[in-house]
Amino acid sequence: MTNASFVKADTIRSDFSAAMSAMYRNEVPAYGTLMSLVARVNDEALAADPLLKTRLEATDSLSRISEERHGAIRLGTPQELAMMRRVFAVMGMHPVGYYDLSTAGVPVHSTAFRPVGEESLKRNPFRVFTSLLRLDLIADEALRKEAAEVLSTRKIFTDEAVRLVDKAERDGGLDASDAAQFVREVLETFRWHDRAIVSAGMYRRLHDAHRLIADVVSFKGPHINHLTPRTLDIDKVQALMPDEGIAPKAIVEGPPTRKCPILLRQTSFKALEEAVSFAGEQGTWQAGSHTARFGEIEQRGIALTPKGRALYDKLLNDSRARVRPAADGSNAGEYEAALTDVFHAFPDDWNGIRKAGLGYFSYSLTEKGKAVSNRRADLETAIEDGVIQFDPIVYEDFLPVSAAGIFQSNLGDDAAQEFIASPNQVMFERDLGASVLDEFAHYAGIERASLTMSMAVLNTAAA
Ligand code: OOG
Ligand code: NI
Repeated sequence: MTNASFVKADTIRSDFSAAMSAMYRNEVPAYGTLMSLVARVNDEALAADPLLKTRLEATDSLSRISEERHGAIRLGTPQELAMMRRVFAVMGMHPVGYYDLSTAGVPVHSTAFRPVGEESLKRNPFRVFTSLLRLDLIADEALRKEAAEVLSTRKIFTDEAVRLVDKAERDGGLDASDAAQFVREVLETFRWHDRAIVSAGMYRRLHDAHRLIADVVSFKGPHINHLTPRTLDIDKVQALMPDEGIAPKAIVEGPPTRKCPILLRQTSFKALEEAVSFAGEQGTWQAGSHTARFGEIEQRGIALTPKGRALYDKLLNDSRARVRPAADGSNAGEYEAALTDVFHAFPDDWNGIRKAGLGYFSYSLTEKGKAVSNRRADLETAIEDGVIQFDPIVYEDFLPVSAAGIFQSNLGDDAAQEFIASPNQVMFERDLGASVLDEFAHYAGIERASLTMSMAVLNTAAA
């Protein structure tokens, strides 16, 4: 049952993302600096390219172009993950995709909670890359047990947040006052706590096992570790970061700069060292520091089919085999050149990408197509005759190699470690209490629906 007085899930997500942005800018001033830089570069990009401006006006809300697209958290237990799924569901965010980061030396596996329908994405695209720590990958059994014990005692959701989730599930939504309180209560889960819940000695041991374990286990909750606005010119923001006093990571992750952008490009400024205190003897606190929080930017392109993705993965591998990017940025230029060179093998015009079956497109009738009254044509002829047009479908998900690069550059340059690759989607979905949406099937469905609809209109016109 839904009630007319319930606040839309999309609205709650919008309010939540705005509240989180304000909190994070306050907690991490360098993030505020990045936001201003992104807004400025976006304004300049729009001023320099009226065509881009017109196109974005038609498809996006220009006033919100520089708002956050995603954030990330790292959870400690299956119970936390299962509850987080219910919390995000109230905001219309559902788990899409499974990412195994163990192959890249990070002991987590992840999903992205995100809005799924076109309308919801347009209203507010905010998503949260959510990782679950995999203690099963930690070799030291005693430490594993100790970490699990610490995690089992913490409570990351307020009682009110849990009560409001129960209520939303029971009643089918929240009214305005409950929704506002829900946003305030849930925000608490993402807040930074500078007082660790472990001693300095324990922190050190966790940190030595893997920096990420220390980040997850040592604190009261899963502090938001970065937020990510959208940029219209990622190369420019990357280049300008040092002028603003923020240190960019060595390279932009993902594909190279192209005429027709594919998938996702992202970069971040390096996580800051922050003062924290550790639990000492008899209620005392011991000063220390922790490095985890940063700011990121992203630029998105077309969603690729499995065939396109396989080609992308191969070309990325080939590039990295030629030049392995060093964490200190010393060979960033060489890496970029190798990437650009190797990716010449990936078609860089929309029709080429479409004809090769590499990307997903949304089909629609042109003005001419809408006026046509007697036509029975196949798709390619309809396109050639200018009655059907196609637009790239934007990739709304993440990339495991890129995510690993983002993790690593923010865990410190020594963070890479060898784990036995062990994707375990079955375990993840069991812990989540639901299965994740298959991203490829999802994009294929959008493409198919647009195609069926356009062809049906044409064929009806012909009948
Ligand atoms: C998540 C890193 C992954 C992205 O944009 O690929 C990510 C993390 O550091 O917790 O956010
Ligand atoms: Ni991110």
